Amino acid sequence: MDRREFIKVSGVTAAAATVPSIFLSGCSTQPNPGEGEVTATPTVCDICFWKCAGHVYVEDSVPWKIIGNDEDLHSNGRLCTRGTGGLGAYQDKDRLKMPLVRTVGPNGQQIFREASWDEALDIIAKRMQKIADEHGADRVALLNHGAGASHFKNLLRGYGSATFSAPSYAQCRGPREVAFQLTYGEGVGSPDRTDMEHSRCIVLIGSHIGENLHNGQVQTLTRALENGVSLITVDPRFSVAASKSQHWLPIRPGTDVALLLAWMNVLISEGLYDKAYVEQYAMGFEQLAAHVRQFPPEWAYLQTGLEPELIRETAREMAKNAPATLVHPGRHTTWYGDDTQRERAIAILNTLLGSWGRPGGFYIQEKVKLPNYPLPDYPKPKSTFKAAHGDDYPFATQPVSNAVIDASIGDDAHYKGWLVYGTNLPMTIPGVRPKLRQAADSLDLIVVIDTMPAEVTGYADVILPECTYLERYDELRNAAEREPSLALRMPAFKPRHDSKPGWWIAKQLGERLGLQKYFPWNDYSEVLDWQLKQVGSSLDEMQQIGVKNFPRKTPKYFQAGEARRFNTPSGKIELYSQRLADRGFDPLPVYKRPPERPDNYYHLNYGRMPAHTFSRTTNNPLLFQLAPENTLWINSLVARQWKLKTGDSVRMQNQDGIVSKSIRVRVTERIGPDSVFMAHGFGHSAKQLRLTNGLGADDSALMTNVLIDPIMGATGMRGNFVTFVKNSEQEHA
Ligand code: MGD
Ligand code: SF4
Repeated sequence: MDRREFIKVSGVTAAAATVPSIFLSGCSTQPNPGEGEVTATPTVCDICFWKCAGHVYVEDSVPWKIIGNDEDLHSNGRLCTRGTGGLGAYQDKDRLKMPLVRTVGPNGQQIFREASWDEALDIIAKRMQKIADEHGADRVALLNHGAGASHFKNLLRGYGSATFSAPSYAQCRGPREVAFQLTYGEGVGSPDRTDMEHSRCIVLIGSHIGENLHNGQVQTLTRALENGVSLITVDPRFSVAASKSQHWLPIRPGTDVALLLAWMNVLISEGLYDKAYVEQYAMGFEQLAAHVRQFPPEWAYLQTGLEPELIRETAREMAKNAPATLVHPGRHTTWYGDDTQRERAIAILNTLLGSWGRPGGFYIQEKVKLPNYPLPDYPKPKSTFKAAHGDDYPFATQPVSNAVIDASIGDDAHYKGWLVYGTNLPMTIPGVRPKLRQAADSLDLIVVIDTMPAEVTGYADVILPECTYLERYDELRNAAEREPSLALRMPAFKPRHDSKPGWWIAKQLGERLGLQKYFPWNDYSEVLDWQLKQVGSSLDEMQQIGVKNFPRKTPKYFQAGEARRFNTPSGKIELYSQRLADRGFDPLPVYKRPPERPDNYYHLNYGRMPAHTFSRTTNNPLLFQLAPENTLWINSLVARQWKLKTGDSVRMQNQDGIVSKSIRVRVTERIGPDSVFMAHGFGHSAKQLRLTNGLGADDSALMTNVLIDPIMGATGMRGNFVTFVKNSEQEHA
């Protein structure tokens, strides 16, 4: 087979198509809650990456509910809407059921056929061995998202590769992490080290906490609101957070750096910044002061549309409450291609307020010192991910997914094989679809390990069905956070169909590749038990309690007057970055005008909705009931101009002529007349996702103008504009 055609999993051979699905829940045998025998099994939620701990309740072998673990300080015993809907992932009728292998069908077309695990794993191992022999093991990359990827990282490390690329970097948090590392010598981390519970003033810049449901964070924001925090929300849209705010700043899209510079100008020119903190901990203040002198609120007004007096008033409000003022760094930070610089501006503003390391600002994280299971040393890979980047993106600390994909195209491409674990690339990386097809033509091997027949499976040679997080062990949750803790994910159910846990799949491949020494156990539970015993616990204990909290060994905040050395070249907080200057970048954040909006076009604004996480949950039968499709928010002026009303179906066309799927209109004053807004994750084209297919539109399909951050390679997604397609044109599309 020379060229790899994109195949929808619905193109499996007849035998697979007729396999009946087993749908366990909601069946009539379920007793009334409380009447049967109930078991509670610890879990760590995998519906998003906040990793809340809970218990799965099963009554007389029938799945009942998932609720939070009261001992979990990370979630305070409460799961969000999506977490409680986790059973839907297990119950989904459309799950992948058995390994599938690409083959040529009777009419010469490419199709998937069912295969046994042995056959599928043999094919993969054979091709991986061939790649290692002919090109080197470093030429296989892992594209991954989620805790279960750790098993495949172990496999690839043993094999000789270290390219592990997650979209949570170049499509999400990367610019923030790099900016904070450049400024403070360390990143924000996940969960974000924001101490909102103790804040007296919180500034949200394009961060829609509440719609973006990171459970623990929503809870601390709620507590802060109960305590009377002064909330300032900067967003072109009247978000839920904006509705709870003292100040809503409906900024012109893409002009946030201008506002941040003007706020710094006010703090410095009015002498409102934390002089003692800056003097003790920071370097580069003189350069910063000279730089921001040029950017008074009157200048920012012309860029942002925000009244100078409002800019001054909010800057004074921040200063009044400092250091318990948090300028939140956001999470999905890949906007306009100058994202590292915008995040640097946020980091610097927090220094002026003295909030880094202070109560109500950013706390110091701590995690449990959990030893790794003893394994032999891994071989040194012949190349690192830098081979994919060349001289680009000098400050990237991880492989940038889009660069890895670029480096997989063509006969002389660096990468020859991919393992894709838990990431739906076509809907995740903007503008990637044509490149995925080219990469699929070039690569010698594509393996997709997924629970669902998501769009990405169409590019695979072999599809491996992983069981869901409710049916498997994974590594312990040991995130650096407010209080150190460990949490256990373990199987609440046997894997359905012929799905298998990731650890088992990785071990089987390891054994076929002669790498069994990296998997010297029979069952992953042995690894967990060994690790837990090193810190005074055991698997037995964790199976009872699910979460174990440990006392902190270090202070949560800087101590008054404490001398500190930061992990930067100067040992100080670097307001002025010599490292950026040395590589030809602006050492202090500079405002760049966002792309101009063409007439009759609108900024394509997008974000989250509380019932869903990206594209992974829209087919979940429980969450589907809550939110079956996304809607397109448009302002009433725009609605009038285009003769649209709530409930109408429209298609959008972007600046490059790409036409979207139909989406229903929601007319609202909560978005300005220059933008439209939609939730990400809908508009699936995979027919085998039978609930969600055909409902709503996909924002990523419209993101053909990708603004790459030259500092670290993130894909800015907000430089896209859409207009509406009239009926006749819609038919044509
Ligand atoms: P999903 O689209 O949810 O998220 O990007 P992704 O991580 O790719 O795809 C997750 C895939 O994992 C699905 O195919 C799902 O079936 C599979 N999966 C779910 N559970 C399991 C499991 O237990 N095991 C395995 N093996 N697979 C599983 C997220 C990324 O997207 C991020 S972090 C952000 S912040 C960006 N957001 C964003 C956006 O808002 N708009 C647009 N247009 N693009 C975006 N891309 C980024
Ligand atoms: Fe699960 Fe919600 Fe926690 Fe995410 S925030 S891990 S979806 S409970």
